[in-house]
Amino acid sequence: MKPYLLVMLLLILVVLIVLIFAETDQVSEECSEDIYNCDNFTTQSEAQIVFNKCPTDVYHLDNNKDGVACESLS
Ligand SMILES: [Ca+2]
Repeated sequence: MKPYLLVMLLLILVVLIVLIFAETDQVSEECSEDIYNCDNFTTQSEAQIVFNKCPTDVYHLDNNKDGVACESLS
């Protein structure tokens, strides 16, 4: 194997690792901060989509814990 090929492969590997970590960071950040309230949505289904992404309900969209986010919007 030629040396420059090895360098190219290493670069590709590094880029892939960075991309994987960036993706993971984004997901964990999304569900770790209380950045939404029911006021941020115009329909219940919009709120439900966001709630479904973070079922731990970090945004407190489902205060009565019935699995339905922001009943007040429906
Ligand atoms: Ca609810």
